[in-house]
Amino acid sequence: MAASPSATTSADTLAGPVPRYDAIVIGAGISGLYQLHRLRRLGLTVRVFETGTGVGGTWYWNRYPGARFDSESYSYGYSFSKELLEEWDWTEHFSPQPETERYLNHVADKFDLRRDIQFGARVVAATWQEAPREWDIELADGSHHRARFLITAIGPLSAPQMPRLAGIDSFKGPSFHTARWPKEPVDFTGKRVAVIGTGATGVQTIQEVAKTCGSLTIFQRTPNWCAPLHNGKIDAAEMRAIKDGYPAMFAHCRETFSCFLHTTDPRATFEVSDAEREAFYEKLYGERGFGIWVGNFRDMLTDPKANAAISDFVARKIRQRVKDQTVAEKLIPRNHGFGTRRVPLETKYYEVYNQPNVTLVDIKETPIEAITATGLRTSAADFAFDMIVYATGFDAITGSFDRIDIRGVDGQRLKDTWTGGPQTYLGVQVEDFPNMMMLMGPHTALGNIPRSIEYNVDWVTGLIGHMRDHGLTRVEATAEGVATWTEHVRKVGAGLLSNEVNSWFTGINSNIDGKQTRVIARYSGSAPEYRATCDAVAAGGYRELMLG
Ligand code: NA7
Repeated sequence: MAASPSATTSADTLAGPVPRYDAIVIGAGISGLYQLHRLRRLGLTVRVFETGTGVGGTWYWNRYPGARFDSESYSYGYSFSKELLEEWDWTEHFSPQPETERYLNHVADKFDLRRDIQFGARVVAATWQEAPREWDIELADGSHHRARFLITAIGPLSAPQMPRLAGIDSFKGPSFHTARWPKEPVDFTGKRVAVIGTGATGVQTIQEVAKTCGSLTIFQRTPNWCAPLHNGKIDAAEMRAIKDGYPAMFAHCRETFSCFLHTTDPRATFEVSDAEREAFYEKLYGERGFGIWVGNFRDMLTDPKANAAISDFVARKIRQRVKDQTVAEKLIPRNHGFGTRRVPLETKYYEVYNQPNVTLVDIKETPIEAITATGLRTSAADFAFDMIVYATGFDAITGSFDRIDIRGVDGQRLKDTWTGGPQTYLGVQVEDFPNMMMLMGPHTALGNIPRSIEYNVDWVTGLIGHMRDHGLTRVEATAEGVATWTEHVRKVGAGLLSNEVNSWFTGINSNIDGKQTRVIARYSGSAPEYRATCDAVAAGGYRELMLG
């Protein structure tokens, strides 16, 4: 299956032959790096195109102040290499972005990955060519590259989205979207800073900026339910113990619902006494990480009354932590229950609102009318700022696909295929898009993402290896396979409260036309079930796919 760089076809240009590879991977984040490694081991020629100038994907772009894991560092690293596990020391339970970026650079160096990665290379189009059975990839610089397989490693949260606001380009000071943060340090000392957006990113940014800024004004449209992160340093002895426990820890992550360390409690909320329930909530609130979200009572995200009970608990915590009760009430979500959107984890986030130099503006009450040269204007007042931070999130899950002109059989556009919501087979393939495999595409299990990525990559590698071993050059999902999987994803997600709420989980983005209707964008069943389904397909020789 090795490429034949010297062969010329009608695709070649006057400028010379179009480079050919067995596989092209878009993105050098956690999934792209591992996919490159696996395919190279299979003997394939691989080219990775990466828009950034370095590896890391999410952890390359999101260098905003306070950016860090909300999953335990040691559960978030790659598990495929014992040597890598042994040599890498995490310094905090929840690694800050610079450390994670260093880790991914270390991985790229260790496995000599850079020589197959082209940096500063933005893919603008991908077009299926039926006769040669290959994908033609066009970069922003106009160059073309071809490969039998196209693997998208473009991430579910990688297309930053600015808000739709009048005058957005008129502000004279520095302004940044959190996912396009500059590499040079940004000094907030004494500055009047605005932050727009209070999702997981906004919460991390706010608690960091508040430490040094002159004043901070937070523009909140929807409050989110936040819970304490309880980060801490990892000393040498603890790291040794973590390393010794890796096999058991990864085995455990394989068994949990969404690959986190935390396990759903088998009890239902009202099976226990009021006192027991309160004590359990208190315990979870005092523990590290996502336990309060994914290790809570089993009915918390399906039974509205159970959900109301935990929401009430967290609301009481907010009232205790925020001194001004008018502000506290504004910080308590009213339109969704605890855990039905992504729970931002925080370190003294609520206490930020007790600082005299911090102001919360509820923009549902007083909407932003325009960004101005000197700040912004709401329906109630004009604000002057030195800096504006947009923590307004992403065109999630399908956005990174929409931003590439992907065309399959007969020029069919992926964006059109997915009007009304994504349709996939196992979240990996799409009908009419042969030889295109998606890593962390729509309809896959997200959860603790690197755990899902490793499985996803291994499965795709298995499929490509199978094709190579059997002399097959084309693979496509069937219409029936796509319909069945898409319906399965819908059914599994039915009854889950988070699928009844507007958020990026449900494909909603107020800043993008056509993304105002909820769709089932992600697989919300358990990761073990997802893997069992995919494993069965592989064990059966991929009969559910059209192979030729
Ligand atoms: P999120 O979770 O999508 O949050 C974006 C925030 O920005 C949220 O508070 C939005 O309010 C707010 N937003 C978006 N557009 C506007 C406009 N036009 N005006 C005012 N406020 C706006 O993105 P994050 O980056 O925080 O997190 C995404 C994921 O990345 C996160 O879940 C982690 O898994 C990592 P809204 O709620 O829409 O009213």
